[in-house]
Amino acid sequence: MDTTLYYAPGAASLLVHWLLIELDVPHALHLVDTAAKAQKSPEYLALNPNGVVPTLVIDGKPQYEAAALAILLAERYPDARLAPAFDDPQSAEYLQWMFNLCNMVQPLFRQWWYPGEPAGEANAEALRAHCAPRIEAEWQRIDDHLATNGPYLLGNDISAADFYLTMLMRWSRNMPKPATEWPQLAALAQRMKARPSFKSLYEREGLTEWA
Ligand SMILES: N[C@@H](CCC(=O)N[C@@H](CS)C(=O)NCC(=O)O)C(=O)O
Repeated sequence: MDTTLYYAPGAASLLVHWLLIELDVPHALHLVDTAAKAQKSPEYLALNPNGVVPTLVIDGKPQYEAAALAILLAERYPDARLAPAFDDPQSAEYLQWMFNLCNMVQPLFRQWWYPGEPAGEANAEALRAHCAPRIEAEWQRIDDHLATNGPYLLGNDISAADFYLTMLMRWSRNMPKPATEWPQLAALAQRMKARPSFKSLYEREGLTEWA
């Protein structure tokens, strides 16, 4: 499969990049200069009309949405066992977590980083003040789950959902109360960061924070 990832360091593309490395999928990288708004250029919008990263071009066909791409990659490389098979009883729980992170947690970060979008620039500070406790409530909920059902989201088996959760945790690193202040989340973050693929990811994206 001929694969190119359009990415920006540390952005939602990180999940896809990390999985490409973890799964040992040959791929090319295309840096999208988000500071220069390259994601809004006509060339990029032709690949991803949402004007955001990531986009993964697979055999000439552009695909987007980080969570969908994570599900796709985990499915296409079943030997790595990052997703339960469709007839595995854990499959329902896996999909639930992927969609839960995608619908309940990731959108709060969009609000945190782009408060003007839902509330208008004049209300950005008020929105952020309201948003932080909502993100913290999500960490509490997931930490409670891990305390009784961990150490990974699906129990003893790591899955793509843990990679996704780790990216979201990373995004909270400079917030008033980062995810790693919750003990189970901190332990999961440590375990995920110890993977060799995480080190490669950091080298390739030139990341240093939250190493
Ligand atoms: N739902 C999309 C959201 C992606 C997203 O919000 N990407 C951000 C970076 S984390 C982005 O490209 N921001 C630039 C912009 O919105 O112009 C996904 O998960 O792929």
